[in-house]
Amino acid sequence: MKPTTFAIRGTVCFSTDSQNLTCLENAFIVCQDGRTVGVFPELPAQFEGIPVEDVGDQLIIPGMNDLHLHAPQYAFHGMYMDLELLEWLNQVTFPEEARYADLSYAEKAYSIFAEDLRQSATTRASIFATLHVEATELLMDLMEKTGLKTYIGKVNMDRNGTADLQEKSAVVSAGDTVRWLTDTAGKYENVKPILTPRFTPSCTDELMNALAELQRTYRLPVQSHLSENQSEIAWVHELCPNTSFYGEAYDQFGLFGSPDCPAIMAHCVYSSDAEIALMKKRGVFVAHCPQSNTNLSSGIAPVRRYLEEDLHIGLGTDIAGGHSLSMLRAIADAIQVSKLRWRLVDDSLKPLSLEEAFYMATMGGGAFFGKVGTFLEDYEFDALILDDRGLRHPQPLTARERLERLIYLSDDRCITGKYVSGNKIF
Ligand code: XAN
Repeated sequence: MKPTTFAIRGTVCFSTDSQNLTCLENAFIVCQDGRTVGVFPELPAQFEGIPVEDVGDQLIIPGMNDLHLHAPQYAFHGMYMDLELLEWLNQVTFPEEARYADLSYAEKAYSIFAEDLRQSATTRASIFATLHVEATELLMDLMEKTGLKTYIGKVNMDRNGTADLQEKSAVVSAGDTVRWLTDTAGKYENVKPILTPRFTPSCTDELMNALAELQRTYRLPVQSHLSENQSEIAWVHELCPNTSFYGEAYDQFGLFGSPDCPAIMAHCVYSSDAEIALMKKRGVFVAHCPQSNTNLSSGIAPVRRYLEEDLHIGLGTDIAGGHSLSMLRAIADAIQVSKLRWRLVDDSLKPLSLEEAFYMATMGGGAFFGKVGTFLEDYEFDALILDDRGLRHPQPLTARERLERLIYLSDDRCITGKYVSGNKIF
C-alpha cells in the first residue's frame, strides 16, 4: 500500500506570493493525504518513523501548471514558425488538426504527447484537443494514465474553419459537446472537461448561446483565446459590431467566466483598459504565452500591469505556437520578453523578476486548479525533484542561484522525480 504520510528531504524552493521565494537547504517537506503539512528544518517529533526520501542536494520545487497548450499541435512543434497567427491557423494548424478524424493517427500522435508531458516539468495543464469527440476521449484516456491533473476541452468551431475542420452547424457542435460530456462523465480521477470555444472568429452567435447554456447546466470552466494578434482583434470587431472590445464578445454570452467558475483566456497581448477591468471583475485567468507570442510575431503582453492589477495570471507553453513543452523554459521566456517590452515598448512597466515569473508558473496558474502551486500548508503536494549536478560550477551556489540556472539551462533529464497530489509519477 502507498504510504499516505511521507517526507522528502532536500533543498526546497517555493513561492509564498508573487514577490517572495523561500529557499531552505536540508529541509523536510511532510506530505499527508496528498497535501503539504509543512516544510521543516528537522523532521517534527510527531512524524518520526514515517518514510523519508532523502534526495541529497537536489532541489525540490512545486510542479509547473501549464495554463494553455494544444495537444494535437504537438505533432508539428518546432516547425512552421515563420507565419503570423491567421495564416498559421489556415495553412498549418487547421490541416494538421483535421487529421485527428483518423483515430489511428490520433492514437500515435497523442501517445507521444502524453508521454512527453508526463516526463516534463508540468504537473497540471489545461489542454485544447480538436473538434473530434472520439479523438478527444482518446486523449483523455491517455492523459488519465499519466497521473497528471488536466482539464481537456473538445474544441467548438462552426465557422471560418476549412472544409475538413469545421463543425456542420451550431446544433451539431453543441450536440457533439453533450455526447462528449455524457460519455466521459464520472470516468476519470485526473481529467476534467473544460468548455472550449476556439475563439470568437470560429464560433457563431448561435453556438456561443448553446455553449453558454451547457456552461450553466454542467457548471464548466471555459478556455479560449483573447486579444492575441492585431488582425484577429480587427476581425472580431467586424464580426461583433455590437461589442466595444474583444472580451465582450465572450461576456455577452456569459462565456467570460465568473470568480467561482473562471475562464482561462490565452494571450491578452492587446487588452484595453476596459477589457482588463472586465477580466478582473470576472476573475479571468490570463495564460501568458511568451514563446508563442514571439514565434507568431504577435507582440508582448503587459504582464507587469496584470500583476499590479492583481489579475489571476499564469504561464502557458501554447504548444505549438510555442515550440517547447518546458514550463521552465516558459519562465525564462517570460522574463526575457518582459525586458524587451520594457526597453522597446513601455519603459513604465518594469521587467519581471525571477520570483514573479516562477510564481506565475507555480502558484499563479496553480490557483486555477485549487490550492495548488506552493509548499504552504494544506496545498496539494505537486513537486519536482531537480538534479543540477550536470550543470558544473567552480564554487558553491546559493539555492536561488541554482534554481535560476535550472530554469535557464535544464532539460527534462534534470527532472529525477515528480509528484502530483502526493502520488509519485516517476
Ligand atoms: N486562436 C489561436 N491562437 C493560437 O495561438 N493557437 C490556436 O490554435 C488558435 N486558435 C485560435
